[in-house]
Amino acid sequence: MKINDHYNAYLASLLRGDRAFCANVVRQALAAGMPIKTLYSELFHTSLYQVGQLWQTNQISVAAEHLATATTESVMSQVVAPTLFSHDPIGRSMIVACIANEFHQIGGRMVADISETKGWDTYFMGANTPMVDLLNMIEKQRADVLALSIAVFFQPAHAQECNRRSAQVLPGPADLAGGTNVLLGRPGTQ
Ligand code: B12
Repeated sequence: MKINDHYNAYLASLLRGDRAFCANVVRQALAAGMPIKTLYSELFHTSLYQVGQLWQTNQISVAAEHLATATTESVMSQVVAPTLFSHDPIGRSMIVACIANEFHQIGGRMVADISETKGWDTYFMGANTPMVDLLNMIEKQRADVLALSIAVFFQPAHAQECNRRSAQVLPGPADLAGGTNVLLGRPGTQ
């Protein structure tokens, strides 16, 4: 199955909030053996960036953007999530989080899901995690990696501070950062 053949119909359904149609496209892709990484990058990532573009240029409303986002999250939970947890563990763990005031959580969730299929134990914390609580969680879980997802322009300084402080509690120098706005700088860790 090629995503290109279904992309336009999927995007139109996403903007209408047609969860049944979107779920069906994703179900078919998984049944055809498409890796989750391909599904996420070629379908979910591409369509959400296009939604962002349409929203930024006033071609769709905020409501339509919210509907498309919620529809994507719903399909991830209903169709993709049940396939994530049957992989051989590699004995490594990762916390994936969005720092305080970062509400874009889908990119981080994708990182957690894909890592889970590679055998990582992942702790996905979702949006808007206060720094103190995140640092407590890092200390409690003794995770091998902290992955921060940063989408908005006002976040890098705060993320950098979180990165610096997490280095004091993480066992090894293993922070990752990604997202639309990545400017973090522990050398060699991106
Ligand atoms: C949906 C959405 C929202 C939703 C998010 C809801 C949710 N449940 O997540 C809501 C309505 C909350 C929202 C709010 C805002 N948003 Co918004 N939003 C989007 C939109 C349309 C899609 C985001 C998304 O899910 N993208 C898809 C994911 C898969 O992409 P991604 O996050 O980049 O992740 C990928 C990679 O970056 C990477 N990755 C991500 N994290 C990590 C981490 C690691 C460690 C690694 C290795 C890789 C990695 O892997 C992912 C898979 O490929 C984007 C458009 C866009 N271009 O993304 C705008 C966008 C991000 N938003 C934007 C803006 C401006 C805002 C607001 C400021 C708007 C406002 N005036 O209120 C607020 C800010 C809220 C806040 N404080 O966070 C701008 C950001 C511009 C900027 N760079 O600063 C964008 C780019 C839209 C635009 N074109 O202007 N938004």
